[in-house]
Amino acid sequence: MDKLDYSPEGVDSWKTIILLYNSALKEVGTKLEILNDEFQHVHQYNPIEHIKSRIKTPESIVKKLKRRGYESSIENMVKYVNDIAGIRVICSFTSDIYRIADMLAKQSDIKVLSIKDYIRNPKESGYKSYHMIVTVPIFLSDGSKEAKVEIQIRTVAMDFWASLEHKINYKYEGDVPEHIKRELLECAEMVSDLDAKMLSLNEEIKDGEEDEDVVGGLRLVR
Ligand code: 0O2
Repeated sequence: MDKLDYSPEGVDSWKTIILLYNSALKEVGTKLEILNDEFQHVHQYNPIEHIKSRIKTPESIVKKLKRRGYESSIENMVKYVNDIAGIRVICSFTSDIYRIADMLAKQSDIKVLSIKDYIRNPKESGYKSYHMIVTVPIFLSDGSKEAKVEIQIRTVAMDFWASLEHKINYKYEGDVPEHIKRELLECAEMVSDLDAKMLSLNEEIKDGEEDEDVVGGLRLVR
């Protein structure tokens, strides 16, 4: 079977499942916005630049199931496709990524199923990002259900790289010429250098601001 089940019952369960995944995206999105607002309130800065969320297309779900040798059924998609609901969090600095991930993981209704740290362990291509698969409870009229969400957290620079690499992979249908792969890898190194430099510059500025507070007594509580 190359298509998902489009029979009336199939469409009905597809709609129910998509409702669940959409609700999960809203839940996680709100959690992230609250953390960002609280950070602004306490530390006077926003660790999150922006958030993008999406539901994977049926074509993309079928492709992923096929790639892994599973039949295209709604049951298999729920069981084996972890990123039907995906949320991408773009942060300013690498340190913010771990802070956000840690704060989310500590929330009592979030269950972390898996973590892939492609920042500490980048892919061979140079891809860097922090991935978490979590579940959140969705409260419906007849009780609660757990829904899976893939959260990708990365810096602006990592996101820039990943978007271009994704475009290149799409254009060459995965068969990317060696010289482009090499240049992408070089760009990935530049991205890491840029992120490290921006972080250390920011730390220096923050240290300066703290000293100023103590000397000038401009703000009593930071
Ligand atoms: P698309 O088109 O973005 O949806 P798992 O989810 O753990 O069962 P998977 O999917 O191999 O297994 O997990 P992984 O490695 O965490 O990758 C999930 C998603 O991360 C991918 O989804 C991509 O969005 C992104 N990603 C992973 N590796 C790369 C990479 O090398 N380059 C880019 N640009 N993105 C990457 P999909 O379904 O593959 O694609």
